Parts: sequence; C-alpha cells; structure tokens
Amino acid sequence: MNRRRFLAAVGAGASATLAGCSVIDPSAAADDYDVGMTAEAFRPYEITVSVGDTVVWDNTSTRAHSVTAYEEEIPAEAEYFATGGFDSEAAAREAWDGNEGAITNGQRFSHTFEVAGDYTYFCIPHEGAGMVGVVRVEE
Ligand SMILES: [Cu+2]
Repeated sequence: MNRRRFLAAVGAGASATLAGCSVIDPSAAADDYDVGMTAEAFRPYEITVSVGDTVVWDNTSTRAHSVTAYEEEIPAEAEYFATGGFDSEAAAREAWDGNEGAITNGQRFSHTFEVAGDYTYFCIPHEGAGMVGVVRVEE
C-alpha cells in the first residue's frame, strides 16, 4: 500500500466515523494531492520529494490560481513547468493576461521532477501577496 492509498483509506475511515456529525469535509476522503492552495498561499509552502516523483497540486480554494515556475529558480537542466503547459515564465505571464493558465477550485496540476535541486514557483495573480512555494528534489 503506497502512502497516498493509505492516506485515502484513513480519510474514508474518518469520514465514516464522523457520519453523525454535520461537518463533513468531502475533500477528506480524496486527500491524495501534495500541495493545496488557500486564497493567497500554497500549503505546504515547501515540499521535499525524490527524483522521479510526481507532485500533485490541488486548488483547494475558491479562487483561480496558477502554478508557475520561476525560470531562474529551477535547476539549469530541469524541464520548465507551469499550469497551461507553457514552456517559459514569460509565455505563462503573457498568457495569463488572456486568461490562460489558471486552475480553478478542485482542478489539479501535476509535474514529475527528474532533476535534483530546488524549484521555486509562484501564482501569477497572487505573486504580490507572496503566493510562492518550493519543491526540493533529492537524489
Ligand atoms: Cu493565486
């Protein structure tokens, strides 16, 4: 049983236990993402994974966000990543003005990290509010 399946099972069990309670978080049973989003932040801010791992972001907020890598803050040999599939930070920023590259509530984005190092990324509309995150990829 991998970690995500285990967490999903725990979540389902917790929901069943709370069946008589009026507050049931529907996302608890589907808690199989790595990084969530609040109105102006990625949670957790920093995550550590291994080379070859896939990180899944889930827009757990009601606002539209982007997951956009800082081109100068990822390893030089690494593949660029951004919601919308853009191949550069400049392209992602430009497209945002045309309403491209957003993920909305409940939508997910994933990226597989093949090169070790630190990756800093941000959300285009909330960059000014400090909506930034870091993925540390270890060998
Ligand atoms: Cu945002």
